[in-house]
Order: sequence, then C-alpha cells, then structure tokens
Amino acid sequence: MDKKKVMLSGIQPSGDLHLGNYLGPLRHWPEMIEEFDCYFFMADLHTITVRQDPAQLRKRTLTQIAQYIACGLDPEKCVLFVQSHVPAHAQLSWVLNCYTMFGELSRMTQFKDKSAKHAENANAGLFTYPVLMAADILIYQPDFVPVGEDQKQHVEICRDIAERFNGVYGEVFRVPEPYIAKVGARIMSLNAPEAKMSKSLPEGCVFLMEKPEDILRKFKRAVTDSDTERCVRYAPAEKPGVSNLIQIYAAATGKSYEAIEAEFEGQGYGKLKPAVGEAVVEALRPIREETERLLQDKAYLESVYRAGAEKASYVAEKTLRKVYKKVGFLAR
Ligand code: ATP
Ligand code: LTN
Repeated sequence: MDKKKVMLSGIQPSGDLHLGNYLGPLRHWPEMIEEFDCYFFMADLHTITVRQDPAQLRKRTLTQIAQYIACGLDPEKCVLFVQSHVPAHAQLSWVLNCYTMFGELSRMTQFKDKSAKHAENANAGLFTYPVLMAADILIYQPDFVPVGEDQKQHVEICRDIAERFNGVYGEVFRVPEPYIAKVGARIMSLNAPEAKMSKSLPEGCVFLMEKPEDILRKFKRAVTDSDTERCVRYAPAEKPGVSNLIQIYAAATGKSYEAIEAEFEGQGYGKLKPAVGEAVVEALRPIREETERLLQDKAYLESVYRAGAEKASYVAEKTLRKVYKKVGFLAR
C-alpha cells in the first residue's frame, strides 16, 4: 500500500485569527486531513521575534487550538500541537542555521518589512525566523506546505536549505512544495485594499471571533473603488476594493466570480458590501460558537495538545537523530 503523503502548516498565535488566515490557508486544511498525514501547530516560538504579553500569548495559543478544532481539524485525524512543546524544532533550527547564508536571509521580504517596522527591536530571531520555519517543516518530512501567498518565499528558502544539506550528506530531507490555494491566497484589507488583511491594520481586518454586528459594520465601511463604471466586476488591477470583496464572497460561499458578477449585474457597489458581510457572518458563526464551547472545556484542549506533542515528538526526534548522526555528533 502507498504511504499517505505528509502535509504540515502552522500559524503564529501572535494575534487573533482573522479572515485572511481563514480564507487563505486554514479553510483548506480540513479537506486535507482525509487524504494526507497532517501536522498543524501553533507557531508560538516564532511569535517572540516581536515582544508579546506573556498572559496574552498563552491565552491566544489555547484559543487558536480551539479555533483549529472548530474549523474542522479533528484531533483524532491529524496531529495538533504547540511548537514549543516539541524541542526538536529548536534543536534542528540550530543545525540548519549553520547551513543558511547571511545573504539569503537578508533578502527575505518579511525580514525587511518587520525589521523596519520594529526598528527598536530588530533582533537576531527576526533575522533567523525562516531557519526555524525550515526546521518546523523539514523535521516532519512533508510533501506539501499549505500557506498563504506571503509565506511562499519562506517555503522556497526552506527548499534551498534542504537541498544544500542533502547536497552534503545525501537524501536526508524531503524537499517540500508550497501549496497555495487560488481563491483567497491574498485577502486584502477592507479599508486599504492595496495592503494585505492583517491584524496590524485592525479596522480593515475581520477577526474570526468578532461579533456579527461589528463584522457587518466593517463590510459596510469597506473601501470600494472610485472608477466611473461602478459595476461589480473582478479586475484586481483596476478595482482592488471591489475585487477583494468579490474574492471574499467567492471564498465564503463557494460561488464563482462569473456567478457573482451575474448576481450583481446592474447594481452598484452598495448592494455588494452588505451581501458579502452577511455571507462572512454566516460562514464564521459556527466556528465562533464552537470555539466558545471548546474554550469552556480546558481539560479536553489540554488532552489534545498533550497527545499532539507526543505524536509530533516521535516523528521529529527520529529526523533529528538522523541529522545529528549525519553531521557527526556523538550519539548519547
Ligand atoms: P502579521 O500581521 O504579523 O503579518 P498575519 O496576520 O499576516 O501576521 P500570519 O501568522 O503571518 O498572519 O499568517 C498565518 C497564515 O495566514 C500564513 O499562511 C499566511 O500566508 C496566511 N495569511 C495571512 N494573512 C493573509 C491574507 N491577508 N490573505 C491570505 N492569507 C493570509
Ligand atoms: N511563518 C508562518 C508560520 C509558520 C509556518 C511554519 C507555516 C511557522 N512555521 C511552518 C508553515 C510551515 C506564518 O504564517 N507567519
């Protein structure tokens, strides 16, 4: 029998999960758990590259586990865990640091953006972040890494590091492919459609736990375009605001762009905004309710992440042992 392909991804619990995280990667993960061996984790080690409030970080990490489950990640069918519970990630990261070049890390877009934004705290962790991410990935030998468009560069550097290491020591790591969904790969901010939706722009960002009335308000205030045509048509270059709304509507309802254009034919942007708002509220309602329910049951969530860490460690330590042996560390 063929072995199942392996898939892995993570999100940082550095803020509340938002519609970009959901419609980009997260929504697609549950479809994958039937077909692949899946590992999903809370990337808490990554979050401290930017200062975090400790109590908030703990709370968000737990909430994120509940949200993963509420989005359809059945812990019986995939491995859900917290990154810091599996020390092998940090251990492999050190080794990979020594196979990663200063120059290639300097070229990472996210490093350039974040070190400019947090100039007072441009720490070494921010610089070596892609190496830890490469370790997260390579330690489970996955075939695919489903992420949003903005993470593609990090998956590419991971491939380069793996190939460099394999070039020296033989086929130690499987070289994974990024897996980026077509619709929803890059959800833009509702009030600044030239920027990606992100928790750092909260007014244009819809959070998964937000109240329906707040979500509707944000959509009603969404920036549309000042073109004269005023018709609902998907054309991201000319109409970034409207195209973003169409994209969100398509992702939330499963309708095609053509069907959406037909649905709003002859109507201005005014009808589109509340319709998208309603669709998003309905898509998020079951997730919010289930998350709230799960957060009442801390013992269950604890049992999920403990079992997850155990399963993940088993696989991760196996890869780490192989790597330590290859580089020449004396076995304990
Ligand atoms: P930050 O505000 O720090 O940049 P973020 O809100 O973009 O963070 P991340 O933790 O960096 O969130 O991203 C988690 C996952 O969600 C990644 O796979 C990323 O590609 C995806 N993602 C984030 N924002 C969007 C977006 N606007 N559209 C589609 N996917 C997104
Ligand atoms: N950098 C990612 C989070 C992340 C990740 C990973 C995603 C950390 N390690 C490994 C996929 C695979 C982000 O979403 N900001």
